[in-house]
Amino acid sequence: MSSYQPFRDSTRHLGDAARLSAVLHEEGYLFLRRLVDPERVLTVKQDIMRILREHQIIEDDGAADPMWSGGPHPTETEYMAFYDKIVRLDSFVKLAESPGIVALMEGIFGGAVQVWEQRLIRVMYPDPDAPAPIGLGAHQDGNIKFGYQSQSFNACWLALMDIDEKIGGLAVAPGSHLRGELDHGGGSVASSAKLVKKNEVFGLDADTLSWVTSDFQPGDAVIFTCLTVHRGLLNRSDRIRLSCDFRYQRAEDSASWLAHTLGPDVRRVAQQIDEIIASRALYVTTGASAETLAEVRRRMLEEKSASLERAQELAMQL
Ligand SMILES: O=C(O)CCC(=O)C(=O)O
Repeated sequence: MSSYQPFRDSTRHLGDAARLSAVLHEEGYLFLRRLVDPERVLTVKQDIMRILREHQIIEDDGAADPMWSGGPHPTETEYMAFYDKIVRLDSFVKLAESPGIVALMEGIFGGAVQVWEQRLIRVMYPDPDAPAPIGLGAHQDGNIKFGYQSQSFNACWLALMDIDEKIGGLAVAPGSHLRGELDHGGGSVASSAKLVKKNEVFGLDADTLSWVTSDFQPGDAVIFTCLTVHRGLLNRSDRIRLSCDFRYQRAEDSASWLAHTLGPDVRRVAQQIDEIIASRALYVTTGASAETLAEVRRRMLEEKSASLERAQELAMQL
């Protein structure tokens, strides 16, 4: 079992780009209280809760937080229906472009930045018995299996509500970015719960790393590099956790299609690829090993190709 130390808090250095860059370089992350105005975050939270109510994911109970009333988790169809709406919310889109985040990223990168369109919302239901939230354990976002193809990007993970230890926020392994790209072993991360085998967790062995975390208030942020190992923590509370993560890179650097595509659309393509990778037809026609299949999946994600023919071609080449 991992134990957690508190984050190093860099809030007092806000506005001092050189100092923040130095801490990011040293620790691989920055923890910043109220990086975004809590009022602005509250508006986004309310907009998201309205959508969750409209889709009957939460009850219309007048509570300030999205309470979990038990029962099954949303199906994939239900999830995609509200995910599609949330990522198009004007308040959510603008949140990724908050002046506080953009100015910070510009200071760190030393110039203009582009905000990825793949803005991720985390709607994390209580799932106390899961081995890791959404089957995703400790990982680096720059891991080749995610197919982003950008060598240098930073993430901003933002709390949209009060998040305590029970609700479970984000933990970071300080200094882990200095170890370069780590081999995440095993299969590729699947794109939907349906495809995650029970108790299967994608990622690094969390017990071999040391961890820092905190409780969070709306607007508190963790900035981390694409090589910093991090992981979401399990939700053992009575409510849904709402947080988001946005990604940023130098304006002049190129990035893959994934960076310029809305989260639900990326998920749809990844699901089509996962169906092909898991298909009997691919196995029977190529006899590809699990290792080859993982590489085929990565290449298809990179190319945005989702046909059985292309998978067969790649499997035979590898
Ligand atoms: O919020 C979470 O649970 C996970 C976040 C994460 O892994 C990420 O930002 O890449």
